[in-house]
Amino acid sequence: MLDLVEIRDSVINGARNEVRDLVEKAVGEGGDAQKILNEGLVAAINVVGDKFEKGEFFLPELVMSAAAMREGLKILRPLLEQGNVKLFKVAVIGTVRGDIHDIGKSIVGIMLEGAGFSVIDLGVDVETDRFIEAIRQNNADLLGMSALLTTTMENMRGVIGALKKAGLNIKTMVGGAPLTEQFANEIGADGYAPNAASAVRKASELVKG
Ligand code: B12
Repeated sequence: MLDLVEIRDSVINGARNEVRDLVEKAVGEGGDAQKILNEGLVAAINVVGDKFEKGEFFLPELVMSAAAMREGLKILRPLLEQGNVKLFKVAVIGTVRGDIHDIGKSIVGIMLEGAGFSVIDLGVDVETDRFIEAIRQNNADLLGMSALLTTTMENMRGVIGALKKAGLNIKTMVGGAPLTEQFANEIGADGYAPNAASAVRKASELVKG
């Protein structure tokens, strides 16, 4: 039987080997990758976030839990990508300058690939010029930017301005915990999504036609 509680607990405890073994076992037993991701890994990292906010967890615990989550993601990634093999639109994604949070951005990337996008993930702490270069090189259809800090989300505004200046006609989508639809509108982004599932819907909508 799919034991999501055990997976959740081992992410919360930062036990990366245990997470790897449990996720491998769950997948081996035919567990649904999407369910393991949402109800196991993502549910756990949300608990970790709450504990951090309440002062029950500190940075070392956060780092260990994040590493444990990534261990599980590594196993799920190929399964999440299998959903749809038709690669048609190109999405460049990255976490903006000054910000090294990459879990949410990576999940969005994996889900976009699963939905048939060809995804170029530039990683974290991405400078404006690198976004522009990658968009040009890959003739991208969509740019997805992530920020988890109130200080770094402002950097999205700069990227969108630079795209316009460079004359690049590309759809932009933004996300990350501190963002809102209102902020996205204010900085001139074409779309905002609060989670990976709605990010896929929004992305498909933006590049349609
Ligand atoms: C894990 C974590 C870390 C890890 C990151 C590891 C990694 N590889 O990513 C580590 C320990 C490194 C870290 C560091 C720091 N962190 Co931190 N971190 C978190 C934590 C607990 C969870 C973030 C996370 O991964 N959530 C899970 C994912 C799945 O959710 P998500 O990122 O929101 O993504 C979803 C959506 O937002 C959306 N989405 C995300 N990106 C995109 C992009 C697009 C295009 C779209 C459409 C959608 C989308 O879809 C995703 C999937 O559903 C949050 C607290 C929280 N609850 O958010 C704090 C938090 C973000 N961190 C915080 C802080 C302050 C820091 C540090 C400054 C701490 C310090 N003093 O050093 C540093 C910053 C370093 C830096 N320069 O970036 C604060 C930010 C406060 C603020 N308002 O600015 C938070 C909110 C904690 C808090 N309450 O204080 N952190």
